[in-house]
Amino acid sequence: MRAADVITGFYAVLDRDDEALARVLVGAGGARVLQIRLKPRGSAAGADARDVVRVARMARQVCDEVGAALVINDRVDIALAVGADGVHLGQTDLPLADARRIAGDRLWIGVSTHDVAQVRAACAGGADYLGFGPIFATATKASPDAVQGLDRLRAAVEAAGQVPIVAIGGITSSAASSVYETGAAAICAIGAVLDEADVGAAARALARR
Ligand code: TZP
Ligand code: MG
Repeated sequence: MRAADVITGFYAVLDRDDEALARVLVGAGGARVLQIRLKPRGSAAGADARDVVRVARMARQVCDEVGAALVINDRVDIALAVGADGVHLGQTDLPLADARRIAGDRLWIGVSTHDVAQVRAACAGGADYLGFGPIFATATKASPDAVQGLDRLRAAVEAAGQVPIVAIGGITSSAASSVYETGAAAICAIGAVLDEADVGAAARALARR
């Protein structure tokens, strides 16, 4: 599987140990990628490694049943240990070059970017896909970077060339079509999906139409 074939439409995040929720995200929700990111809302602190491993193994099974890809936030070691498809790194996590040295081609490496300079650096460094945001204001992330908006997202897509961009941060279904119009490959949303009574429908509302 190439990242560019899978990073399309709704990109799901699982933020808790909840198998039923994982199943809805990649089942009725239609997500083709599930990222494990066990951070409480508004917190930068991750869960203990053992808890991440346990949830990631559960999610690996769930994703395998439907052919979805699994990505682990922050931890290259855990991504390799559980046989994930990728790891997702922020600007203060393990540098891309070091992650590549460890993982080689066994993992896609996704990199969170918050301005066009970071987009160029991550692409030059060989990232397989990028997160870009926050596009709109978000309460989910601790100390979020400056809001980028749709015009900067368009500039990021242009700078990234063939590298797919996942737009993130405060995105709701009413904004989805304007986000895709910028050329972003995928949308990631946490609050607008996980806080809804019908998670599957909320996820589908963020898919590409
Ligand atoms: N990175 C940039 S914004 C964000 C992350 C992890 C949080 C996105 O959550 P929401 O609830 O969709 O704004
Ligand atoms: Mg991180």
